[in-house]
Order: sequence, then C-alpha cells, then structure tokens
Amino acid sequence: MTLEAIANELYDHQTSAEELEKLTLRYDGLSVEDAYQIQALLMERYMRGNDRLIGWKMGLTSKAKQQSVGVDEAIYGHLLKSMELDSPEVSLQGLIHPRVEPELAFVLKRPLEGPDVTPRDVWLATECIMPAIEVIDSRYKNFSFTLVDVVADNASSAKFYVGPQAFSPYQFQWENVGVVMKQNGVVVQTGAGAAVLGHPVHSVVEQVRMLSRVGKRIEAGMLVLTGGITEAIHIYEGDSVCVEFDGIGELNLSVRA
Ligand code: 0L1
Ligand code: MG
Repeated sequence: MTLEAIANELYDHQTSAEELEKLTLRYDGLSVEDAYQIQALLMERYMRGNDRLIGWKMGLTSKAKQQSVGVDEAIYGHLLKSMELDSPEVSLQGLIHPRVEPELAFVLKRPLEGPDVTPRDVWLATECIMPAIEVIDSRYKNFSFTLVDVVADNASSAKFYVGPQAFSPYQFQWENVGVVMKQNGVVVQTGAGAAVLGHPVHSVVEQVRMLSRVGKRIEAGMLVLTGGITEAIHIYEGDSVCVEFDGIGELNLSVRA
C-alpha cells in the first residue's frame, strides 16, 4: 500500500463520515514522518478541488491530552477554508463523533519560518489574537488512535469557528486568560491559556519549527489554532455550547442535525 493510497482511503472516510479501523492495525511500519506525508497528500487532494489552505493547527498541546493518547509530543494539522464556520452553528452532517474545545487563534501579518524562531519573532509577526472554538472529529472507530493514526488523519481537524472580535497580542497575559465552557447551561470544563504548552505563543513557535522540518512556513494572513485550553467535550444535536473567555467575551456555538 502506498502513502498516496492511504491518503485516498482517509479522504474517502473524511468525506463520507464513515469510521475506519486504525491504520496502525492494518499497515506495518508506518513512521510519524510517513503520517505527516499522508496528511500532506490528503490535504493536496482537497486542494486539487477548490479548497485552500488558510492556516495551521496544533493539537495534543496539553499534558493531559498527551497522556490520554500516550504520547509526549504535540502534533499539527492543516486548516482548510472548507473547515471554517461562518457563523457559530455547526451541523452534524458529515461528522462522526465530534467534540469541541476552546482555543486561541493567532493571526499573522508577516510570514514565520525556520527552526530558530522565538516567541519574540512570533509576537512581532502577530497581527491579532482571536477566541475560537474547534470542532474535532477523529475518523477512527471509538475516537481511538495512536500518534501515527491521528497525524495521518490531519490531527482530527473537522471544523472551527473564530469569533468576530480581534484582540491586540499585548492586551492580555494570554497564559492567564481563564476559560469556562458550558454545555446547555452546565459548566463542563474550565481551564486557562497556560494549558497550551505553558503559553499559547509556544504553540506557534512549535508549529513554525515543525513546519520548517518539511520545508514549509506560515504565510502572512494565516491563522494558527494553538490548541485546546480544556479537554474536548462530545456534542449532540440541539446542544448549545457557551465558552466564556475571561475579559474577552463569550462564544456560543449551537449544534444542529
Ligand atoms: O486539536 C486537537 O488537540 C486534536 C488533536 C488530536 C487528538 C484528538 O483528536 O483528541
Ligand atoms: Mg484543537
């Protein structure tokens, strides 16, 4: 089986919303590098249609999440235009077992590249920071996977919503920004920006470094979803999810069939 054939298999399951068996149960010897190549081939398939790359996302950025998958490194995925929700409403059509998590999105005004990028470089290249909600959806049965499986599946990316208000990077100490997530009025998760690799800026640094290993960079105008500030929660038809970001306001996402 070629990496291209595996990417095509994932494409079919992503677009039909049908679960599949973990790749690592079926194909021997796949490395994490192979998985990133599969991810890139999978994304090229979307972009051969009329989709386009609008940013990147970091995943598994909290110790709790890394432990739950049994890994000790963060991962990245591609963000395509078709994944962005124009309004805070998500349809379950095309999703298998979606979950949502609160995130902070960095929006760049200048490109960022190279293995030696620092937090200072990131601040100088950041136009604004915006609150966001990511909808993740593993294509694997029971939302169960290894590092290789989840990387190949574009880090479980599905949909995301970025709130309408942009904030200056210097307006807050982002690691201290608290988040309360409510599902149908009940508090289900709480957290703070520090859950994201100690500070969300580290997530952008890591994103740039990881991309530099494969000769890529983040372009001006792109956004980076820096990682879940809390654990992700399962969502169901009719749910209303409210995420309150301390001092920044709230995002309300409704879930329809
Ligand atoms: O955005 C994320 O942190 C998702 C990374 C993949 C792991 C998962 O699906 O929970
Ligand atoms: Mg995420």
